[in-house]
Amino acid sequence: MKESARRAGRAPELQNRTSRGLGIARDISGIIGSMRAGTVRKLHVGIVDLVTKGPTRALWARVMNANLASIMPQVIGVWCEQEGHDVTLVCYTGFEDLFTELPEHCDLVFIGAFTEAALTAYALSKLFRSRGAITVLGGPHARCYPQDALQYFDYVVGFTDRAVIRDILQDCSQHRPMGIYLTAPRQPESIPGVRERWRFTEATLRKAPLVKLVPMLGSLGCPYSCSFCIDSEVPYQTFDYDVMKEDLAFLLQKFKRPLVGWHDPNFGVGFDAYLAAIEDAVPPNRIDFIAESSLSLLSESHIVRLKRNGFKAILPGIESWYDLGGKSRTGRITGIEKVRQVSEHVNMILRHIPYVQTNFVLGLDSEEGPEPFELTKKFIDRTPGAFPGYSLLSAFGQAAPINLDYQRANKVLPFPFHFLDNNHAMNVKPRHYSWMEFYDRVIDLSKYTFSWKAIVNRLTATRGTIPRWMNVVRAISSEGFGRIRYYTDVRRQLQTDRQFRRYFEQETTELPQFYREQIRRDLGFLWDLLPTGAMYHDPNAYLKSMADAKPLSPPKVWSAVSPAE
Ligand code: B12
Ligand code: SF4
Repeated sequence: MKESARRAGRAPELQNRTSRGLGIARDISGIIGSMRAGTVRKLHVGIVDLVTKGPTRALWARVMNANLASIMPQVIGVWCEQEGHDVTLVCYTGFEDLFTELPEHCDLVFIGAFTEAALTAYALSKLFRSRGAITVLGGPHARCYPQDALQYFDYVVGFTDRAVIRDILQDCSQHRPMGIYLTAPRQPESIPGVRERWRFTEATLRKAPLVKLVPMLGSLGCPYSCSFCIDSEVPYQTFDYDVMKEDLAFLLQKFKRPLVGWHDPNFGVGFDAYLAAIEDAVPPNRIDFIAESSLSLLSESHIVRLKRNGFKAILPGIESWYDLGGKSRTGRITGIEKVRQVSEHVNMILRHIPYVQTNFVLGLDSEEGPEPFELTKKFIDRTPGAFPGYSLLSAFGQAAPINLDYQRANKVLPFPFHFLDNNHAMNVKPRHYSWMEFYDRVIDLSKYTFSWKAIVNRLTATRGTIPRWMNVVRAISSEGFGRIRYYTDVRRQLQTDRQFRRYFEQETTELPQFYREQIRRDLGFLWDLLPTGAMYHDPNAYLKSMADAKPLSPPKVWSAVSPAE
């Protein structure tokens, strides 16, 4: 009972909900009583892992979507079963018929969603509620926009551990019109590994016809503090290496040559201990690995060791030529000097690891004029083998403290969640660019990056058939050519449609038809289920909720592990 009270509804930024939080604690004590008396019924639990915004028939989605599956929905499946309930989990890749895949009657439905899939999640919640279920939202959208999501779910959860899930299973009651916010005080200390999750992982991977990427997680949080990042204030921690070792050994029995995608926010912090655990469990180069890491962790000796252990793709974040030097080990060096240094570093990585994607954020406040974009072009010339991944600066609700600054300065636009995927809309007004200039520069950079000359250069500078063709396919599909078309469309509307421009200039909040139509098209049958008002949200909800409260995240506690160790 004490445990539940500690957890229930206590997000300080949602203090207006605290009284309900206390209410749930009371309810739970009653339920715990009835459980002890043996009267709690077995629940039919549905879990939906949304890895896409809506129905699709695209070939790329068929091949890849199941490989984007999240770990937590599977973890929750295991926890619910351990609590004695029946579980049906569906990873929604855009091809499934959700009406038939989930049992006709579910008592409780968990939905995991990124913000880009929030509208889909809201529509599904309405559908399941209409069939009598209680609904719970978790995942990045719940962590970033709890204030909005509470209108559509009975529970919205932040950090999630087994105790939070147990509380929900035990309470499992309607909280409407406004739901209850629950969060664990910190990230979970342990989660079920691959072996325990296997029933769910296997069913999801059956949907992936060619590449089968097994998601794994060895650590959470990050010792760096990149201002825009959701983990900038989450302390670094590792999970039990023995579980990880068992899981890797288990995968070697399941596949001839397993492929593992690490979901660690920053792989390789505490490098030696982490790699030693992998080396203990896996003979050299028997599993292929993919990981996101920062350049500061990728010295040549580390890279050689990663190569020896089968790492085939690395995704380091460069982010900007003027900012965030810590994570790329460039310190205070900026501009062309940073380009030179980073380019040499990435070329070194490419000599050992076949596939490298370098991530950039476009539109940061530190950027001005043509130079940031021109420097990225120079980087492309000097580093032809790397695939550049661009994200438009996005302030995801309460993901990072810097979002408060953007909201205070009234710089956050209310683009519907559907477009908040780092590409389809930039919801922060750029500090030093007009919108038209910004889009001109983004289009110019994209055309340069995905010109035939750059595509051929990338092809010849890359080793290995799969990496080569991955780069070509990504360039000519929706990611390369598709985005050039899309940005060009947005730029044209900015020029020709006054109402469209007024939306960008924050003179109106009326959503332009261009965006409305896309949502309708993308949601397909879910459009009719969209709750009233779901397309609109308050872009300053985080700031408002902070008016007399403390931040949600616990203060950052630096781990004993030094990042570059
Ligand atoms: C690994 C990762 C990926 C992987 C795996 C994605 C996946 N399906 O899990 C890949 C590379 C595929 C990916 C893709 C994308 N990603 Co990504 N990704 C991450 C990363 C680096 C780590 C997230 C993670 O798994 N952490 C480990 C888990 C255990 O911790 P957690 O996320 O904090 O989850 C906790 C709670 O939220 C909760 N929880 C999580 N899921 C669920 C589900 C339920 C049902 C419940 C109840 C609870 C719950 O429990 C966890 C424990 O407390 C984060 C950045 C970061 N530093 O966190 C970005 C991040 C999550 N990604 C982001 C984005 C935008 C994307 C893309 C849209 C990028 C793009 N344009 O393609 C796609 C979307 C893919 C999709 N729809 O599935 C944003 C999300 C912002 C938002 N609000 O939506 C983040 C935060 C990065 C950022 N830009 O700030 N990503
Ligand atoms: S290094 Fe990566 S995970 Fe760590 S705070 Fe920066 S962006 Fe986030």
